[in-house]
Amino acid sequence: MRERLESLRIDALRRVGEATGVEDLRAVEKDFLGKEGAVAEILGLIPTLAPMERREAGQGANQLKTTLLEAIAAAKAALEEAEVAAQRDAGGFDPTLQAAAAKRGGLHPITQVRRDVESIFTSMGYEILDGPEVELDYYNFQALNIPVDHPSREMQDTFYCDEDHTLVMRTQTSPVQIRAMERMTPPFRVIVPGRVFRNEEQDATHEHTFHQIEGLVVGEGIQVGHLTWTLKRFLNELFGRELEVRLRPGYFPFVEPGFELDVRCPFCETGCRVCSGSTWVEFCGCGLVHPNVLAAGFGEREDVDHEKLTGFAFGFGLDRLVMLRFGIDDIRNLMGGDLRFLEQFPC
Ligand code: FA5
Repeated sequence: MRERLESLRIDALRRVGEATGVEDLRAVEKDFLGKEGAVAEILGLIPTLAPMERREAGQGANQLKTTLLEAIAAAKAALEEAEVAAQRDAGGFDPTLQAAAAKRGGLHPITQVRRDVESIFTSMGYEILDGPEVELDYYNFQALNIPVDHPSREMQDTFYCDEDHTLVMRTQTSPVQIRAMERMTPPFRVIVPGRVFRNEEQDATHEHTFHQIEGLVVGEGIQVGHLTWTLKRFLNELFGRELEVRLRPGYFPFVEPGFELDVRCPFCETGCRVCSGSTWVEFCGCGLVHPNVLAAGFGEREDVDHEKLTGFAFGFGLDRLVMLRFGIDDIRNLMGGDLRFLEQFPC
């Protein structure tokens, strides 16, 4: 058996050495290592051998297999290298040609604008906070001055997560206002970007899953002037020009007084499609934090006297801002997952 294995080894290595192409190597592999090859034949004979010889034959066959696989791999690499060298020498290879460009992914337009917003607010000293998307009813509604069964709950049709309605998919980023008050020490300024959910029919301007950015500033002596200055400054930075803003009365249970803030259309002077001819674009809900909300957020804390504090808060839709920025006319494109759409906003 030993002689037989040795003669196979010599034979196989000779054929590997003589191979002039990958095809020849495949043939050697088949003849020696294939299902019906020489090594398989030897392994098949083992049961017929004397017990003393079995072990030697098995080990020898396995060793031959390893030797051959290594020799074939080395010969293949050498042949491939020789082929490249031959192409190069024949003039078919130009080392100065640019390599094929690797396909790169990009940032989603929502991520692009979110990062711009974050960068403007952090430059104004704001911290960025996060909060849970599956939220307690307490944080999403009750602590925000929206008691159970209060009519203002009708403003946001909600996905409840359990039978007794203690858990909801958050309908707004405002619950993080309370979470911030529970653990941060005033004065502080935060923004909260995040995903929110509402049980809404989809259309060109409404999604069931969309994004908001909340802002909250708490301290002593905070008033409406701070709110309008901040949002005006932010919008000027975002659109790269001086823009007027205006406040209209608006109702949100967690602010008092509450406003809707509009911004002069960044795209026209006299009226266009974006502002529906009015030269004003609705931008966000905002107002001064309701005393009940300050009490809910800070009430348990011994280190904070919430009666001395005031604050302002605002919340705007990021998806609508992205639409405004890039001139997108249907919100459903944003989360539709169509790469042909997304590739139009490289970054
Ligand atoms: C709120 O959600 C308040 N939490 C905002 C707020 C925060 C007010 C702090 C006062 C103080 P509203 O429901 O209007 O408010 O939603 C805010 C923004 O989310 C809207 O202006 C809009 O841009 C966006 N939005 C609301 N519903 C949808 C929807 N279905 N699809 C896409 N964007 C939406």
